[in-house]
Amino acid sequence: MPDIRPTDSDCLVVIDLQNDFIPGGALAVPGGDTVVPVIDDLLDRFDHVVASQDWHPAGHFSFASAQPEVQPYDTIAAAYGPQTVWPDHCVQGTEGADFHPDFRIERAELILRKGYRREIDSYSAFFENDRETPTGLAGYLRERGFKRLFFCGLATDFCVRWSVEDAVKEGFDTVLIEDACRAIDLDGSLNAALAAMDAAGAIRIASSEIAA
Ligand code: VGL
Ligand code: ZN
Repeated sequence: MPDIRPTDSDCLVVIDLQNDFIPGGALAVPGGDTVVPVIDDLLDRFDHVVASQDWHPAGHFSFASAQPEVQPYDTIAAAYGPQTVWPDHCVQGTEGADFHPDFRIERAELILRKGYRREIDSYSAFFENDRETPTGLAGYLRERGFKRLFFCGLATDFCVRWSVEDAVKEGFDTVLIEDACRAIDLDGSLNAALAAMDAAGAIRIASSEIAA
C-alpha cells in the first residue's frame, strides 16, 4: 500500500543517471537502464528533486588508464586510502557524462557535480573520497529546509551507498528506494552496501510505497 506522501520537506535525490552507467556505456551497471522508467514515475510524485552528475577531468587518477600496471576494478593506494580504479567514464563534456536521454533532468532544482578534482574521487554526493572535502550539498539541502531525502539511481553499491551513509551522518532522515537503484556488484559489494546502509540507520522501501 502506498503510504508515504512526499511533502515540502522531502527531496528526491537522483544519483548519477548518466549514459556511461547504462548498458552500452563505459562503466555499465547491469540493468541500469531498467531504473529509468521507475525514476521517471517517481519524478511526478516529488515536488523537489536534485541530481548528482559524476564529472571527471580526462586523465582522472581513478581511471585505470591513468595508472601504471593496473586493470580496471583493481584497488590502488590513494593518498587517502584504498581506491578502486575504473574504466574511463563520465569525462566532462562527453556524451557518456550526459544524463540518460529519458531522464527528465529539467525536474532537477540542482545538479551537483562531483569527482572534478583530478586527485580525489567522489562517490558520495556529500563528501569526496578523502571523506573530508565537502561538495556543499548538505548545506544546500539544509538551507532549502529539507528534512528527509529519498535516494535512487546508480550505482547502489558505490555512489548511492556512500551518499546514503553521508546523508544519515548529516542528520537527514534517509530513505533508499531499492527498486530505483542498480548495483555494479564487485565481490559481494551489493550485499555489503545494503548491510552498511541498514546499519547506518537508513530505511529501505519500494517505489510502490510512495503515493502518486
Ligand atoms: C560510480 C564508480 C565510479 C557510481 C562513479 O556512480 O556509482 N562508480 N564513479
Ligand atoms: Zn566516477
